[in-house]
Amino acid sequence: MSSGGSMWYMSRPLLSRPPQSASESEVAAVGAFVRQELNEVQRTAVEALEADGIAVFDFVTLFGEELWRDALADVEPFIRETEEATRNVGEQPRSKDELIVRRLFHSPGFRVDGKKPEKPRFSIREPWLKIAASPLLVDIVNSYRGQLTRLYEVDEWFTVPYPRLGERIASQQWHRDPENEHVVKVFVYFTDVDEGAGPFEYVRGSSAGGRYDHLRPWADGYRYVEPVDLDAAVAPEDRLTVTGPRGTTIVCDTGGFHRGGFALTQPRVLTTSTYLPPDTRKRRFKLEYHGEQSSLPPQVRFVLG
Ligand SMILES: O=C(O)CCC(=O)C(=O)O
Repeated sequence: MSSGGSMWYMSRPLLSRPPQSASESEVAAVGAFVRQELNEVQRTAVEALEADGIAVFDFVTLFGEELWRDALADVEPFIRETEEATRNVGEQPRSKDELIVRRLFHSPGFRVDGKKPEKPRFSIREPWLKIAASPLLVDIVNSYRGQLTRLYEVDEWFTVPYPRLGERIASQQWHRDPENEHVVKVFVYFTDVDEGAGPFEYVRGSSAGGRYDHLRPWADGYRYVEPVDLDAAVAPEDRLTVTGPRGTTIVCDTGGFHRGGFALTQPRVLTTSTYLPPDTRKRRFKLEYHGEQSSLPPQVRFVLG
């Protein structure tokens, strides 16, 4: 795994102006969000999120080539090993674990002493955390939400293709995520994703406050809708299927209806990160800061805090 020191990809040559940093005290006070100045890629993404609940762009246009190369080098062994390990899977997955191989969060299992399993500890030098906690990305998420946010989960998924996959299961079905009315997720494809690789799909305008928020409105707990009901309610132009080359990056309000991972012909590999409101205390991992915490930009310290 790459360990590229404490570079936080604050700027890149094509950016018009770097984002400003919120002051320490603003960040320390939960909810004291100050809108940051955004570059063009960020602004376009926030506008798309506000209009439709989803923004799609190419990774390199936001983060630059260097982080892309680091991330790719980091994920490639996982892709090779998982391809090898899943070469002879059966015709149908027996559970979601056989459908999505998770690199960072393996099934926690049970401990004989009855205690909760330890949370995994990630280094802030890992590429996926540099992506998930980059101020370039965090400022998009925070600007859309109009508040500071906290990173709840990061993971890398290898979705195993099953050519004879019949019924859609779990997140392959249309659903609203339960964590928050406006939970924001970011997905970065690390393989080319066509129709056969189980692309992410979204209903534009289905997040809370959007034109389809009446359709099985958000509530605590997963909200599923039958495809036939969704088809009847949603205009075809509001159905978005995100196919694209590796590097395709999706920022999405998954309180809106979405589904994905119905892979039939080829695997799909992506990183996923989840952002929740500032009062969120739960987090699915621990962090190794290497003594660099105080040098992180304030909104990064907050999102990781
Ligand atoms: O695998 C996908 O594309 C969908 C993921 C999803 O539904 C989720 O993370 O909530």
